[in-house]
Amino acid sequence: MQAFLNTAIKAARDAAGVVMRYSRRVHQLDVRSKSRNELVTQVDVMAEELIVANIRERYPDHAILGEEGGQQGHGDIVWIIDPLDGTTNYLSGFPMFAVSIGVQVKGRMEVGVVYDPNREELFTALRGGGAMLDDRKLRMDPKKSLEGALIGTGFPYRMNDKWMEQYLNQFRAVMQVAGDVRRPGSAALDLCYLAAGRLDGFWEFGLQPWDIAAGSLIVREAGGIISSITDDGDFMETGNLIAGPLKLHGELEKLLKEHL
Ligand code: 2AM
Ligand code: CA
Repeated sequence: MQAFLNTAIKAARDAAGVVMRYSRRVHQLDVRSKSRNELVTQVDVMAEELIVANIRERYPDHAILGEEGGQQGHGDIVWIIDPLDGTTNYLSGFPMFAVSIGVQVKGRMEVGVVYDPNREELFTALRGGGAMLDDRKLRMDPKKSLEGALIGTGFPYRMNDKWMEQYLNQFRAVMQVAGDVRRPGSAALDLCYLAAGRLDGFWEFGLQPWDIAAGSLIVREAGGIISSITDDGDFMETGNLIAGPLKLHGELEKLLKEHL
């Protein structure tokens, strides 16, 4: 698995190079112009192609699930990639976006890499080997409580507003108990911030596998719990996530489920 991790790190850094090379050009283009969206789409595609090339060079038989390329190939080993998580931020020059690469073997996450090119922070995890931020081991506090905590979230998208009413009620309930709430805009990075103790808990509806594959392993390896808010599958299937250290996860889960 260490070899997979090394490949994922190299691929993430390569993709981040493309992302950063275009970042100023993207948000300085005319706000109304359609070409901004097109440029971001091109950056997404180029960055993903670079990641895929890195994987294919060493592991031509592995399957790949990418935000841009979809599912390519089948087999026990699947690389799950988001070349640019936080595209809305990227488009606005709001420096909160990341490259996310996870490796799943027989349905289980084994390797996770999230790279933040703005702060040059590398979050990594190997299943059973712990989670790291650069060379620092990450450990969440299992005794942390929801009261006074800083909770991360993401808003339900308009295209997926079936949870909007429940979400707004949950939001009110969390605001009343927690210390404060943040909505940074990159689910992959939000999960890493949770693992690093910069957030104490997190919830969001409607996420995709590539948003959460790497980050979920990083949270778990830092000692956190992740589960689905809804009862229709595990969190990778539903994309509806509650995450946090043991005690806080239980408290947040209870509160959120009261408003489903
Ligand atoms: P993206 O930037 O790669 O699209 C923030 O709430 C998270 O939601 C981000 O990880 C973002 O990933 C994702 N996201 C953005 N637009 C979305 C949409 N229309 N539907 C679902 N998820 C989306
Ligand atoms: Ca994403």
